[in-house]
Amino acid sequence: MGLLVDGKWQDKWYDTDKTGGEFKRTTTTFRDWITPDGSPGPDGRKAVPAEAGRYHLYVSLACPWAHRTLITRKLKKLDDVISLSVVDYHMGEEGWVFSDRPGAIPDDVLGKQRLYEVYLEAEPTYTGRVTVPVLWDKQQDTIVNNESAEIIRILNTGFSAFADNAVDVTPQEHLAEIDRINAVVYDAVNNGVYKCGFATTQAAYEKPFAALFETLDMLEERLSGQRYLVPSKAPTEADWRLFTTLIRFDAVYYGHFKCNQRRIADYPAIDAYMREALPVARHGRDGEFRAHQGPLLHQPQDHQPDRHRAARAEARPRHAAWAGERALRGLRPCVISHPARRSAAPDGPAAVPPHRRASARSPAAPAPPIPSAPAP
Ligand SMILES: N[C@@H](CCC(=O)N[C@@H](CS)C(=O)NCC(=O)O)C(=O)O
Repeated sequence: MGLLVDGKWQDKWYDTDKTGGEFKRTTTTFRDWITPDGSPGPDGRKAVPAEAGRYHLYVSLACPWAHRTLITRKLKKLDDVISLSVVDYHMGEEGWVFSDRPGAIPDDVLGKQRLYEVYLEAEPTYTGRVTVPVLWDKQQDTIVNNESAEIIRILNTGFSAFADNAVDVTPQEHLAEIDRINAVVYDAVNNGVYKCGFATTQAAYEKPFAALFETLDMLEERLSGQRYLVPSKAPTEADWRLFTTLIRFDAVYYGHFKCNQRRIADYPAIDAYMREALPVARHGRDGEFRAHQGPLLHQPQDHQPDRHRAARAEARPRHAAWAGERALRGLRPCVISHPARRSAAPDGPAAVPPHRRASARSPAAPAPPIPSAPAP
């Protein structure tokens, strides 16, 4: 893992020395838009026109931010309109790289070996992190946008001449509420797990840890009363943005990022929402692994246990080294508390959440309010 500085690759971890041990996500820099006819995007943002075959998406299947863009591309039926590369699952000292290992799709647009070379093609003196997802313009040889929150809006609205317009993940009547929920979920959950995982002091870890579980508690209450995060007929962007973190939570964030007060499996309504309300969840809950193989994703099509076994074996020393470093710095995991294990609820931890019981099919009680948070 590293970054580019004036166009030169440097193999460096996140620097938390200047931030009191807190992980601070840097803002992404390529922020242009795609509109149906090339007219400016939101807030007059420079835009290029939607065209079939002109744009390419670079993703990692491990990445929750990239996962949102894959889901939206699939929901909008844009697979044949926007081509795709998937980086190798292993991020090493050269950052994301391309390979022909199972699950990866090489860079057949630019023929690069490393993702940072794609960034350099767009901007030879680029300084910053080299992240996925990246939306590439094959005509102008540049990155249109590398901010997942914006790429999903572009895919939802920019390609109306090619997309399935029956699907709209940001329906106008719910947009304000979607934006409000996104801000809360981004700060405390999507980015919250990273703030826990990449903190290098105890205090910097404990604060987002508390906010994460307070927010999950609040989402549990809300999802006990309604099917989706906003009272819509179908899942919206707010649901998909939460989903890509939920599906990785028990498998990855609970242990690896020490987000270990509760698992998603300990939240009956969130768990049911993840499993039932969203089609991809039907494939089980071994998180990252299945998420990558669900029907909303491009590939791989087949179960490939060997690939995952190899990836885990390869990752183990890194995880161990990381845990060792944490111990050296004197960090200890927050209290592990499993309410579901400590005292089983009257109808058991796997109980059907209230709104899914037969008796609750009549109009649901209004969902509890979600407090506002500053936009990311
Ligand atoms: N703000 C970006 C964040 C994307 C991001 O952090 N992606 C991670 C993978 S999950 C990445 O590529 N990290 C590489 C790095 O930070 O060096 C977005 O949402 O698109």
